[in-house]
Amino acid sequence: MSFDEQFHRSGLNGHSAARTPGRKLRDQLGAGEPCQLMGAHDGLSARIAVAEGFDALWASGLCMSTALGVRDSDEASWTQLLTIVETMVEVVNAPILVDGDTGYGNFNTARRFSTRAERIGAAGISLEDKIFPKMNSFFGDDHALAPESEFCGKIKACKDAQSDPDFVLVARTEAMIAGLGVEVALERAEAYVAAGADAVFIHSRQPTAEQIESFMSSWHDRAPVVIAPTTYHTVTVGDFKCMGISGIIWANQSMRAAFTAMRDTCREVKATGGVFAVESSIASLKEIFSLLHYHQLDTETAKYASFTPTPTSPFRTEPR
Ligand code: SPV
Ligand code: MG
Repeated sequence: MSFDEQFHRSGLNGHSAARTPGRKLRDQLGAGEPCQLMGAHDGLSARIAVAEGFDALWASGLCMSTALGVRDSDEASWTQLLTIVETMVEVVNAPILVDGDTGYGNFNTARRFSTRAERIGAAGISLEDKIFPKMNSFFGDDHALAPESEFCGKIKACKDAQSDPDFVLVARTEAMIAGLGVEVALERAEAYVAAGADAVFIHSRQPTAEQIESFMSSWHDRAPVVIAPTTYHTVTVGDFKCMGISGIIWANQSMRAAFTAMRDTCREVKATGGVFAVESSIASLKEIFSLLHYHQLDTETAKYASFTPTPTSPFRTEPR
């Protein structure tokens, strides 16, 4: 069997035997139950989310930037962010939807980003219709939208360039963040689907889900709809299912929880001059070793640290 045949039979190219990440995400978005994408910002947060039962992840621009210690205003480069996504892809099997912000410029930079995200094993990207450099949707009021036709061009360029037809492009409209209302969100979302988007992400920062409900009542299932209930946080998955939502992104709760835990631990150690007070409330090393399968490495060390093959050559009579 040639190397090529072996490669394809083994599914190592990611396309022959197994479902691609894009296919997995599509299946989840079309499953009837809303797909819940837990926000992740590094390999550890990705592993914890999957270990706790989440089948899909959101590689959050806000959270990855925060973990890098910089602002969510395109201060981190897209290559920096995709390097983080790559570490997540390596450690979990769940499909990852990558926050691609505005695509970092024009159709060409968006296409470069999309192509690279697909190549490293992401399931899809989300692009938003703001202007580069964008600002996080929850900060301030400067959220001007890019011209609709320019954003449609970005969508088309990315869709035309993908290798896996199942790689998912989510088009996110910030119309409601920009204060333009549900009508504009509907009009833009429809244009983005016509340009080739596989799903739309409708973002709202209202304290209730009123805008989302209003959008859904006029959308009539034109394409799957994804949301991030950060400010309307009292609404349940069941409620979103009734509205017809396909994907729920828990965008930043995991990172915010980590922030609180790290800050409080630092405060406590500084205040008490020791670690006694925090010991019982922080993860044990045993738990960390378990999540990261340290014991598996023990087993593998026994198997691989030294290996004496059965001699097949007539020239060697004694093992070394
Ligand atoms: C992110 O997680 O980076 C997002 C979602 O884009 S939000 O911060 O809610 O705008
Ligand atoms: Mg973002």
